[in-house]
Amino acid sequence: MGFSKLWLDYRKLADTRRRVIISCDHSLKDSAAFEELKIAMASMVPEAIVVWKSEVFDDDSYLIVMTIHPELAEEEYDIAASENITEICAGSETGLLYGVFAFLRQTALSGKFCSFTAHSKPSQPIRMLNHWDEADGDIERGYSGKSFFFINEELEINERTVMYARLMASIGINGVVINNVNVRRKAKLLLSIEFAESLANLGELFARYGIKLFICPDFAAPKTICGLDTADPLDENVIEWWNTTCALVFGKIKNLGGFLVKADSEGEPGPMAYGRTHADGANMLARAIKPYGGIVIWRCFVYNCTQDWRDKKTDRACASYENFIGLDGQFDDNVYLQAKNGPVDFQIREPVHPLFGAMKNTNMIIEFQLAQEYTGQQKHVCWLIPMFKEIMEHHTCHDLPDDRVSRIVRGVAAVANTGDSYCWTGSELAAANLYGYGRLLFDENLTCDELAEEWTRLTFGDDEKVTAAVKEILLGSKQAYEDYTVPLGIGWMCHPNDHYGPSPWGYEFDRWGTYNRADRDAVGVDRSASGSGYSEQYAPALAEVYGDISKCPDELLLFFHRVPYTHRLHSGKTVIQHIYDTHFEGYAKAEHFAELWHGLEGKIDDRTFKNGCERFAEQLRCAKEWRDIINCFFHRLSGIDDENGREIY
Ligand code: GCW
Repeated sequence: MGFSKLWLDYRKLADTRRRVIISCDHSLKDSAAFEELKIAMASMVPEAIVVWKSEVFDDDSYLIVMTIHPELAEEEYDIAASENITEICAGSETGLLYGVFAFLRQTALSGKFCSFTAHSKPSQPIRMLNHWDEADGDIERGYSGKSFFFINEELEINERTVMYARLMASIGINGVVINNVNVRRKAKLLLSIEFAESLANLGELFARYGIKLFICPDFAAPKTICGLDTADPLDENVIEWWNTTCALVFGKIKNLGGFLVKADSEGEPGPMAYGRTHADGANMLARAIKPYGGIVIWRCFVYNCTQDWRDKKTDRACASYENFIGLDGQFDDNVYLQAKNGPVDFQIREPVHPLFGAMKNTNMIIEFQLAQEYTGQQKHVCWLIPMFKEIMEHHTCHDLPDDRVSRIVRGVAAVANTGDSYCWTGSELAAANLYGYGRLLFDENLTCDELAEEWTRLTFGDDEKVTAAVKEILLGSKQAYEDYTVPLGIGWMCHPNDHYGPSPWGYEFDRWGTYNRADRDAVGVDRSASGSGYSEQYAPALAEVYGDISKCPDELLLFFHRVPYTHRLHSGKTVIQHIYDTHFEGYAKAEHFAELWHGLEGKIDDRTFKNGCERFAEQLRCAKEWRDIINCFFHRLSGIDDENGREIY
């Protein structure tokens, strides 16, 4: 299957110059930065020839000067551009590549070579994508087709992989995990000799684009690969096996950044089976890869997934914190703990994970999910960037010089939303999530409006009507989705397993710890000090807000409290009226977005237009189900009518 160029589809500029001169040290002639300039100039100024250095510089030339300045940090760059000359300086080849992409972006947005200056270095040091690709080509929670990394159980490197690396570098991604955290079947052999060569090659390609390659190893590999009878991280043979294996693997795969591990979670192996702690497990691996500069990223998504719904004392929200807080300070310095953005699981609304700020002596990474598992599966438009931004800017209220999540974490990861579909993300509009994610990590000061504008114009060109419509859709989409789906932070009213579409009690009598406890009198989970105590996991100032019904923000009320339907929100509405209103409004917003899209016929290419039409049709069908089923569910339970007399079935 072919693939689009997404936001790197360089369009012709309003420029008639005949020569573009790239001036740089000889050693940079083979760099990705140089190559990208050549690719871009061939499309942007097609009449011009592109040459390396030149004595001739006249009115008919545009000059691009690239230099490496050791006093700049590796990923830092400076640009001084005018209508005739651009100078890009950076601390390394990767920094230059970032500078080149920034120059090209600005030029593409202006439609011509123009004057501007820029100085930038990434807000976040670690900017990762986690692919949940299986060796057999399936993608767990993938909504964009099959894997383009793994084809027929082999690792492929082809034109798409190169395009992928360019796209990721253009938004500043510097780490990519290529396989699923659930390590299954053939992926268990990733550390074996079978994959060494292809991993080395992929690593080399990634290195050219400033991206470190990561894999999820099988924690039980000493058993599965080597045939030992244990994977106990304190067992001498196990340690020895990891040390030897990592020496071989890192020796061969030069650009291997390290491992991402999901341990003792949802059936994955881990140290706890041997009576060891997460720190024992993580440190054992970290020591094996330390000599090669590797890091271990260890996930905090650990909870009991065989709960009894009758048991009201156990609260899944509490689990992650309970599992890790006692281990603060025990992890080696090349271990990073990766916690999801919220305590449960990528719902449309959750409070921020309580480990951020609480783990004072541990490297933390926050994990988002671009794959829209619970947010419409790339059939619904749901631009998640406003949510990511809000979470990154959230004040944890811990006693720290800067208590915001963005300053506490050492890096950010997101579950990727890509696959082998033509437009990479199944839905053309879902690519805006990928774009916005990378750009936001690189420059946290960008506003949602700027990010939406950039992506829209780089993707669709400069038609004002298109820009206005697409921006309006993106900027309003997340709130619309929240409105017509799950109210007030309660979460989980979706179909079990596939997580798509409404099923208010789909998860109610199950083992996953995901309950709404709705009955005829009340709805919500009491997680205050007198309930499960979850609110107490926050710093005192926040614990007080979340734990108190009168202070808890509306949008999280049912996450933290169990209240009657007549409870009045800060907004002045009762809970039940809020549910009805938001569901009618959310659906109306979705209808409006679909209309805006239909108005773009003939203004964007047919393939994209059709892709959007199909997806909006499904979004509307499904949003209507959400609206009617959720409203009906609460109407039947509460027996309270809508104040406005709208139809509730
Ligand atoms: O959200 C859940 C998903 C699982 C996933 C798990 C995780 C990779 O439903 O499919 O497994 O989270 O994050 O580990």
